[in-house]
Amino acid sequence: MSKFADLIEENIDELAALDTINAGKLFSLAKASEIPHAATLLRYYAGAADKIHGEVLKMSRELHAYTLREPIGVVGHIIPWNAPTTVFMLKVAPALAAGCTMVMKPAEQSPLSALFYAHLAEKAGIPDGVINVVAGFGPTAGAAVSSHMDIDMVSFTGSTEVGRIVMQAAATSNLKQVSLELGGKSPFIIFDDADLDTATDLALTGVLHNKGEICVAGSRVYVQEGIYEEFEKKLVAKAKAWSVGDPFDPNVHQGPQVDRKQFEKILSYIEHGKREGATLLTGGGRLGSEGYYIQPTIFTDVKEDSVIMKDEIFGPIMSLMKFRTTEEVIERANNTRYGLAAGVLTKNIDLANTVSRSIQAGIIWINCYLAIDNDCPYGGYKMSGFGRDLGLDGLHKYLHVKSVVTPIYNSPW
Ligand code: TXE
Repeated sequence: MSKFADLIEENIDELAALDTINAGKLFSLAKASEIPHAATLLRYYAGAADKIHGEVLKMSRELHAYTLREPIGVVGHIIPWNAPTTVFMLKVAPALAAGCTMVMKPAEQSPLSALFYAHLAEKAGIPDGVINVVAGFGPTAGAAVSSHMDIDMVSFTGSTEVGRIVMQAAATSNLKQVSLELGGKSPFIIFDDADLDTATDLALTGVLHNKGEICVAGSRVYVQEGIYEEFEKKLVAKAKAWSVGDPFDPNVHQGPQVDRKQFEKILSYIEHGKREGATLLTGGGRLGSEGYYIQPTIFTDVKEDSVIMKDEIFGPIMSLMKFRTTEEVIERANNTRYGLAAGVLTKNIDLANTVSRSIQAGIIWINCYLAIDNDCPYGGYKMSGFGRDLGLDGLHKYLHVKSVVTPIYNSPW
């Protein structure tokens, strides 16, 4: 695994270019962060590989018992296109450390880096048959993985809709274990005492990072009334200065959406917002007439039950709302079928603790956003799925717990 990580570092430029070509990712960001991060993921889980152990149990009778952790077997990974490298590695590295073999089905939009990773794995000495990358479409290749009788677990990241199909296929085939990381509609709550410059920067990157194609996008921003007017002014000015264009240009903040389908889906949500009476503060359409570029778009006066507040858009679109009290904002933040992430900005520790314990989401960022780390489990509540990637939880899901029990001496049990 360490050798595999070294080879990734030797091929950063090529890997970053593949993700940029496939997914419209910023080359500079892929090169500086996502590809090197894949190498750190391998090293993190390589370090954990020889620390997998069970426990000796204190039994209530004259029995000696302990648990073993054993690899779950063959894992099927089905992954999306928005983070082809990161999601590939946050599935593959822990499954390898757990001692599993795997079939990886990358998204049809972005298979290139996955194929290159398979080549690097082979060069690193990972035996044939351990990491099998099978490129293909969802209803054929993906469905073959989720319904296969010889696959023991499916670890899926993608839409809630397809997550449901994958779970059904698992249930009707061999009852394989399922782990689902699905969509989100994450709230970002900013209290009156937050620093305006930091708050506007975090809110903006929280939704525009990777052109909004991130499952933890902070797409519902709630700002307390005392700072709302000033916040809105600053935020809109920053959004207007956000540059959209060629993802290979190091000065660009945002590249094109992944494909025509996603581009059209986002534009149709923008039209929904306009039709439903939300006020458009900036953006509101495509940029230029070529390529799948979309203007950073901010709506306000968005009704809580409107489509753009309910659905995951997966694009550079923010709903910006004013709130008055803590109780009110907690209720509004939880008023979603999703529960992936949330952000809270305040210097008041009591408030931060109250909000973070009250929000139904798998990860809460206090005074930061998108602070994703190898050590930190990542996954959803509610319809954002279940099971965790990253951290030791992301390793343990690829392991069975086996209990071994034996009488002590010849004691009656
Ligand atoms: O995802 P799909 P799509 C959300 C986001 C986006 C929407 C649609 O809102 O706009 O989903 O994106 C495979 N059996 N997210 O349609 O279809 C598919 O080949 C087995 C959020 O591109 O869920 C791909 O490898 N597999 C999300 C993977 O599922 C099937 C990231 C994801 O594709 C399948 C992506 C089937 N029947 C989209 N059909 C996140 N949580 O980050 C498709 N697939």
